[in-house]
Amino acid sequence: LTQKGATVWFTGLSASGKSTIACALEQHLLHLHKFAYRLDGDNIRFGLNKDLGFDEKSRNENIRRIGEVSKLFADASAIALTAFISPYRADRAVARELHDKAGLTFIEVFVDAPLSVVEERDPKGLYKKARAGEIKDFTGISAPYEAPESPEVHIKTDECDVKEAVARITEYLSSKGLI
Ligand code: GGZ
Repeated sequence: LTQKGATVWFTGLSASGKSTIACALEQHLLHLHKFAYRLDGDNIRFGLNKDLGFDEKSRNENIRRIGEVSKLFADASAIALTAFISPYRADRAVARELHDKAGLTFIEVFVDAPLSVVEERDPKGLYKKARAGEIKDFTGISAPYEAPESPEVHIKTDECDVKEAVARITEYLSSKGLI
C-alpha cells in the first residue's frame, strides 16, 4: 500500500452523531479506494471490551484499549475511525501520544451537540432512563463529558449535516496528504 495510516478519533455525547458521521466517512473513503476501518461499540464493546462497564475506571480502560487497537490499524496503513464517547481528556491524550510516538497521525474530531439537543433526540430512550435514575453514570447527566480544547476538526451537528461533516474531515485528511 502506498497509503499512509492515521486515526480519526471521534468524541462526543451519546446521540451526538459520531457513528453516523464515522459510517458515512468510512463509505466515502472506501469509494475513494482507501483502506478505512471503523471501530465502534458494536465491534469493540461486544467483543474485546465486553468485560467493561461505564464507571470511570472501565471507560479509562475501554479508551486505552481502543487507542492501542486504532494505532495498530493505523500502523497497518489503514485509516482507523473510532466512534466512542471518550469523555475524559486525559484518556484521549494518551491515545494521541501513542500515535505521536509511533509517527502516526491522530485527528481528533469533536462531534459537538448541546445536551439539550441530544436529549431531545434520545433515539434509544437512554437519556430519559438516566434522568429517571435507571441508568447510573450516564454521560452528560450523571457522569462528566470533558470537551476537547483544540480538536483538529470541530463539527457542530445542529448546524452541519452529515454530508458537510464528511466533506470537512475529508478536506482535513487531504490537507495532511493522507488521501
Ligand atoms: C453513556 C452509555 C451508558 C452510560 C450505555 N453512559 O448512544 P449509544 O448508547 O449507542 O452509545 C452509548 C454507548 C457509549 O459507549 P462508549 O464505549 O462510547 O463510551 S465511553 O467512550 O465513555 O467508554 C450508549 C451506551 O453505550 N451507554 N450506558 N452510562 N453511554
